[in-house]
Amino acid sequence: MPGTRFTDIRHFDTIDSTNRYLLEAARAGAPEGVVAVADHQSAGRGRLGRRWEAPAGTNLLVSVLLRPELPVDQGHLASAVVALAALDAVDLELGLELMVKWPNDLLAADGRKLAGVLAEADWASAAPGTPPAPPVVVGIGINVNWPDGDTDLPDELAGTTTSLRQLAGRVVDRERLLGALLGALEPRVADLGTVVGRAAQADALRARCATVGTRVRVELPDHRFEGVATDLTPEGHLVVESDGVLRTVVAGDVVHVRASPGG
Ligand code: BT5
Repeated sequence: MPGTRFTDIRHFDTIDSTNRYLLEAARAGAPEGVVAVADHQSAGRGRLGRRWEAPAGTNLLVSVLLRPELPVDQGHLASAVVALAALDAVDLELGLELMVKWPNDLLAADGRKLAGVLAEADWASAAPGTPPAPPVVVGIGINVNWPDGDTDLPDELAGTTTSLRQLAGRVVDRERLLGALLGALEPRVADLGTVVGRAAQADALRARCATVGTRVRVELPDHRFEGVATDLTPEGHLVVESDGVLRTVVAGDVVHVRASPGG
């Protein structure tokens, strides 16, 4: 993408995972800004060992390598800027307003999941000791032309998943969307290098986070609880008020109890 740091764009017909590929490239010394994009992933990854599904040639499956000058406790901003750039791109190309569901999903207005973000840090090449944060590969899968209706979907995704094609009522050009995403990503990544810029990106995330203000069920490995999400901390953690107590959720799955059918 001219005028950005994303000029080395590596296209694959089929690959196991664009995140896996770029993590390996990062370990071999690849510079910031390398992009991997695939028509098909044979082992697309979600969080916590889950799978990311997309039939060949339908959706945008892309990862970027970032080497941000970030304090280690603000590492989440690397994935936030990719999510926000995807919102920008969808708004620019299609005039559709999406929201972010904490920690890493993009939702349509009806609460269905349209995209997921997976950030994986290359801790092996992190500087020993203290900050800055290590290099990070941020991957995003955006449902562009698949599904084209619930009949397209496996049972476990039916009713909770949508695509740009469904929302826009037409086939959407994946290359144009990628160009728009990388264009929008450039100034947001530049912001990661300054205190003021990081605050601006954290504010932008809070403003587009559908989870804040919503009643949620928080699912942790050993227990679950319900409450109202009241804020995001500067570290990107979710603050939930439950029975009059404020609890900070660092990692976990969150279900939007009323606001979204997708949860
Ligand atoms: C995510 O994980 O949402 C992160 C997905 C990141 C995928 C990109 S594609 C490019 C790059 N390379 C990779 O290998 N990965 C990244 P998580 O929150 O764990 O959600 C995964 C869950 O979402 C699955 O267990 C399914 O229930 C559901 N799911 C799978 N495919 C989906 C799809 N296409 N649309 C909506 N939901 C899906």
